[in-house]
Amino acid sequence: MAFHFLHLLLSLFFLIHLPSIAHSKLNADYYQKTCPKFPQIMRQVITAKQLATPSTAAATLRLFFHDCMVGGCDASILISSNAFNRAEREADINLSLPGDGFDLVTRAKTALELECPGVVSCSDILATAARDLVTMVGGPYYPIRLGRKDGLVSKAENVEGNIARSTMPISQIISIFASKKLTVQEMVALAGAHTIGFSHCKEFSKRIFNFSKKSEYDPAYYPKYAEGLRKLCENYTKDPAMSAYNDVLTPNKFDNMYYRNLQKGLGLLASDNALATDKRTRPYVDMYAANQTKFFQDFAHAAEKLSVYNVKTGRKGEVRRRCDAFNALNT
Ligand code: HEM
Ligand SMILES: *[C@@H]1O[C@H](CO)[C@@H](O)[C@H](O)[C@H]1NC(C)=O
Ligand SMILES: *[C@@H]1O[C@H](CO)[C@@H](O)[C@H](O)[C@H]1NC(C)=O
Ligand SMILES: *[C@@H]1O[C@H](CO)[C@@H](O)[C@H](O)[C@H]1NC(C)=O
Ligand SMILES: CC(=O)N[C@H]1CO[C@H](CO)[C@@H](O)[C@@H]1O
Repeated sequence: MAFHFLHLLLSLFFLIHLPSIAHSKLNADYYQKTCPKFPQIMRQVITAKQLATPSTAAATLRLFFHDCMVGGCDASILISSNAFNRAEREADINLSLPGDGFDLVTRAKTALELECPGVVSCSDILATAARDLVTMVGGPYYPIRLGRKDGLVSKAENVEGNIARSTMPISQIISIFASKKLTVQEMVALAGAHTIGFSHCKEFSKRIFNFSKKSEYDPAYYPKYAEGLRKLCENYTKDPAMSAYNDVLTPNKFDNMYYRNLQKGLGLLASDNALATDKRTRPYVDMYAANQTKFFQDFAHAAEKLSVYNVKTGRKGEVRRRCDAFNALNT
């Protein structure tokens, strides 16, 4: 009797506190009974896709980052626009979120729906895929707690101000991360994601063409690197797909070369370079450049923290049947 009373009290306590502790309801074994093959199916789909298309890792990691920064990790980024709604991903067309990330999630969702229909959320798929891929290309492993529900809102106008642009001053980038409870150190660690992937020429064209009266390119660049970028991007206005590796030395490997590059004028974006010059961020750049173990530890912690940012549980969300549409529009 006393036990039941205590139990009831505890349940009430948790019910009342649900919104603030939503992410504590997540756990690593969430699908153990309902979809025991979840980890294997994910690994299988991801390995096949990454082998066939090596740009998938960076594409998916960036997609996950953009999903979480706008309203939390709730797969809102995956929703397609329709006549009634201009979805979040439309705003990011300018930032050219790459198709391989979307494609990977669709493949995983299709495979999982065959095995355990209506069980695994798109937001759990995206968070898990980003982690698996980081590990697969040489980065650290970190636990992903599961049980996110997919969000019910996705609007293009919610993006502005939540995603940092490479031309923003560091103060503004710091405050965007701070608004998600991410510290300066966590920001610098997460930015180490630029150890893989590409940026389109237009993202750094101002640094390489007509930079100033005195110099054609930003003198912060290592000169040979700037010359190489000018050549690579010479036709970028005609061919907007032209892009450069974010990490010129080890472009496909998740390592701490990004930070070592920054110290040598090999940072591609203005924001990359600023991390190495601003006195608030530079100490962390130097630390991660010197110690990859420390970078991996801090990246893992920050990515795990990001992965539970503002997650929806219970009736705040749903398990979508298709990742690109809300269930209500899909019945
Ligand atoms: C600190 C502020 C950040 C800024 C200003 C920034 C900006 C950018 C820009 C402009 C691009 C190139 C996009 C394109 O041309 O297609 C890019 C690529 C990328 N970003 Fe960031 N980013 C930031 C932080 C992050 C973080 C925290 C992550 C992940 C944890 C991340 C992951 C990536 C990845 C993986 C790519 C390569 C995408 C690909 O190859 O498909 N970025 N970023
Ligand atoms: C730089 O700017 C000048 C004057 O605006 C222009 O004539 C020139 O073509 C520009 N050069 C490049 C490489 O864009
Ligand atoms: C730019 O276009 C010119 C003329 O079509 C071509 O010769 C050159 O190879 C192109 N450069 C790059 C980097 O694609
Ligand atoms: C690198 O970081 C790890 C983890 O924090 C630490 O244990 C180790 O002592 C550091 N190595 C050096 C050379 O500072
Ligand atoms: C949010 C944003 O920058 N939107 C721009 C995307 O690109 C189109 C076309 O270049 C612009 O008209 C938008 O303002």
